[in-house]
Amino acid sequence: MKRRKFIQNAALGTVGASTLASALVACSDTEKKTKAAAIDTQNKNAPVVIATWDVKDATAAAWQSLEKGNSALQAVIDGCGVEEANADGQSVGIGGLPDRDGRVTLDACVMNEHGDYGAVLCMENIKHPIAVAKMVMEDTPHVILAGVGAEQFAVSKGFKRENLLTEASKSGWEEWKKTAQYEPIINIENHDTIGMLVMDKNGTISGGCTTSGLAFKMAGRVGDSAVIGSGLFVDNEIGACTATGLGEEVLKTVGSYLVVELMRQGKSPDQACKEAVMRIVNKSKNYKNFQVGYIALNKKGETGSYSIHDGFVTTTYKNGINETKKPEYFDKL
Ligand code: SD4
Repeated sequence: MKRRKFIQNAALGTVGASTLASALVACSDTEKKTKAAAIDTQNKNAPVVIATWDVKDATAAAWQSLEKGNSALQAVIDGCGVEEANADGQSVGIGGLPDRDGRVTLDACVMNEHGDYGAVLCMENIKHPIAVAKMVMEDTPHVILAGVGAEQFAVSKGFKRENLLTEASKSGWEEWKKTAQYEPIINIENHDTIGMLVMDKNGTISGGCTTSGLAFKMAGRVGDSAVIGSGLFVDNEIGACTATGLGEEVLKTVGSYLVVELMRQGKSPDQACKEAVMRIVNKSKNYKNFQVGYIALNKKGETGSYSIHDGFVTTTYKNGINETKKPEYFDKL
């Protein structure tokens, strides 16, 4: 009797468990559908590409990459790669202005929708640091490779060593050496680092940032651009941010992470960028002498930006339109 009851109970238990299991499956299916619906309605603005400075060729390349069905991360690599390969641009990739010893050293990083991060710091002779950063993220047990190690890794991955110091950048450096006054000029020596944020049509966000850093910097100097949380931060649940300008100030305030956390608290991308800029302005008596600009993208596909001074521009590719905009800025005097 006892045994029968036990078997009955066990059978009931099994039925109960399987009913519960199917209820749970149904429930998680409904949850998945609700989530998918939420993503669809949330992302009526997707896809979207936003980048620092006037880089329409780069945003167009990222957009085309998305159109081919590539991931948001690949679109970042393709977009930033256009400017890195442009020898006339003097701030990223080939043609970048050198350090005070005449060496072009590059910093770049990427983050994907899973929060994975990869970076190269102070790397010479390889014109596509952003693509190398992606490989550091995907193909090594590490997140940052610096200097000679980064270069050797790039070569092992098939990248070609080349001289990145163009005639124009060399003569700029020689001119600078005549006075050798290190005074970064707002929007000029700080100009044209590409930070790019991409949301694909499913609302998935990735980002990247690539630079030759400050012109005529000290040898070995690394700025914010390749440092997670400073030059770039992506949280696919919330949004992403990237920075341009005087990296030392962005690093000290962990700027991009701050912007994403402010969006998490409900701020719009514009408001979050403004608050992060104000954090710098309020801490630094010297803000009149340097520029910092942020761009941000939230999970709804809304974009925003803010800078300390006039002169900063952003490029957005959205709804098939590729355009530059002048963001609001603090120092209107
Ligand atoms: C750096 N943030 O190395 C970079 C420079 C930059 O546009 O953004 N230039 O500090």
